[in-house]
Amino acid sequence: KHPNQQCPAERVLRTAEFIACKLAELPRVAIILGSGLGNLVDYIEDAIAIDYADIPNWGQSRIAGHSGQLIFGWLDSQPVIAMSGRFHRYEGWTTEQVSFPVRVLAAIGSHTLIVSNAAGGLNPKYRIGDIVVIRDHIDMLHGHPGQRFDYGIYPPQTRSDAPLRGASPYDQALSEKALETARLNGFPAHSGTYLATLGPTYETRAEYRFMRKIGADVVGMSTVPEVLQAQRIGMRVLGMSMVSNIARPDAPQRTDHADVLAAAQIAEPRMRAIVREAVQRSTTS
Ligand code: 6GU
Repeated sequence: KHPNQQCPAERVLRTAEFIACKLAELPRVAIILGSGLGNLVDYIEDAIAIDYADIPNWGQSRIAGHSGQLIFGWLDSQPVIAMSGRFHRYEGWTTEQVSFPVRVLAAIGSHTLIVSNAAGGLNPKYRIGDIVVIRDHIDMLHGHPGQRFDYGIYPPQTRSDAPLRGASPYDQALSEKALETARLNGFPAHSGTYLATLGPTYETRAEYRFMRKIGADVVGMSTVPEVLQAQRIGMRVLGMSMVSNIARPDAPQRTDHADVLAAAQIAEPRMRAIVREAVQRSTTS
């Protein structure tokens, strides 16, 4: 049978088995490394890498600088697994393909998901390199919120096991711990709302004004599909953005890859401190 004709759960289990067989221990925490957190893999001890290309049913990352590997190893003696390279809707992957890895990571035993991304700062208080702990999100990947035709493989969320309407998928205790870590380490971190667009283009000044008005603090092109999937299967989620550029009507500017790397230089040690704390926290409570 062609993989795409298997039932989705069957594909998840097949992939989870392939990965789990290569691991010394099953990680309780999974991390999706966005731009800005990629260097975290250098701090994972006794790391083993599995190329996306070798994993059955897995997509292959097409973006330069996204290596496309699963990294398993230890962070302060806790087993973790990290996705280096993620899938974006604007690359042409479906929502199901973008969120498939989350189902696999949950199937191998991860109960906590830490997601990171680089985003544009809409909130005028934010500076490049600041960390934003995601409190909630606005999903505009499909147009306006509610226009979610490509979540069609999931049943309508009216069942008793569906997430609460209006509930944030982001774990409050983990988020508070992240903000506390920032305070203790003396670096700026905000609690904010992430708005996801399809991309791949940035926005106009009028669009930034609109996004700010509807309550968004940062804007990016990822994260939401994975987080919704994690929420659906009951994982604890910690989401973080690093402000890679300013997205404001009064500050028209170009952003190039060098700017994003410079922001990442500032944000990476900050994100690393938060991740280490969250890993400790989610394995002790
Ligand atoms: Cl300004 N907009 C969007 N949609 N995504 C971004 C961004 C802006 N900056 C980083 N990612």
